[in-house]
Amino acid sequence: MTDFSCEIYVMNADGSGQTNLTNNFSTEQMSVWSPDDKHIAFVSDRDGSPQIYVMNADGSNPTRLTNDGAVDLFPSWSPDGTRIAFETNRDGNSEVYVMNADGSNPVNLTQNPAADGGPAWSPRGDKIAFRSDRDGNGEIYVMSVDGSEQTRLTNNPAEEYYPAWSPTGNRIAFVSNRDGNFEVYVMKPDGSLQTRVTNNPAFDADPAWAITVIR
Ligand SMILES: [Ca+2]
Ligand SMILES: [Ca+2]
Ligand SMILES: [Ca+2]
Repeated sequence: MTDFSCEIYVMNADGSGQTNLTNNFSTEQMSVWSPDDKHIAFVSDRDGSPQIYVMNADGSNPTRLTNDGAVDLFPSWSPDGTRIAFETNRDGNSEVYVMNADGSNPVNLTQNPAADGGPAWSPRGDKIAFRSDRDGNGEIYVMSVDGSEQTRLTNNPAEEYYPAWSPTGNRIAFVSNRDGNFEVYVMKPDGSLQTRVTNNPAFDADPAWAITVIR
């Protein structure tokens, strides 16, 4: 029997030593290392709907952090490892929430009737980038970590998705179909200097790799 569900693997940088950390039949996705590399936050539907979990780096002690029966996605660690931002539709539409790394004290940061999600915590710890369609189509926004100062960075009739910070915090990568198909772009954190970094008829939708190219 072929296992069509997604699993989380770790491997060496050269691709060797692949180890399946989540050997079960639920969907495991969106895994992100904690800043100290000791834990991995991930999304799993092993208990029903997609929820946020955390486990040790060796796959031990998987712990469920969210418990709302809704869809919780896109965990993003604060750089000090104490908090996790994520997307949830527990209030009827998607919002960006932040919680403590043990799952306690979830707080709705965006509080907007539009679809808000895909948070990315800045390396300096002071900002969270996210995607929202509150102005009619998908755009990239940034806000302070308390939800104040929600500011639009892109302004384009195409769809923008998946903000990702460069390690220094000097750039935000994102995905847009503004040039006809999905490509990866980068911009400064104030939205200036929006530059395409892929040019390919295929579906390019992984800003994380582009960040490693441009830093
Ligand atoms: Ca919302
Ligand atoms: Ca747009
Ligand atoms: Ca493309």
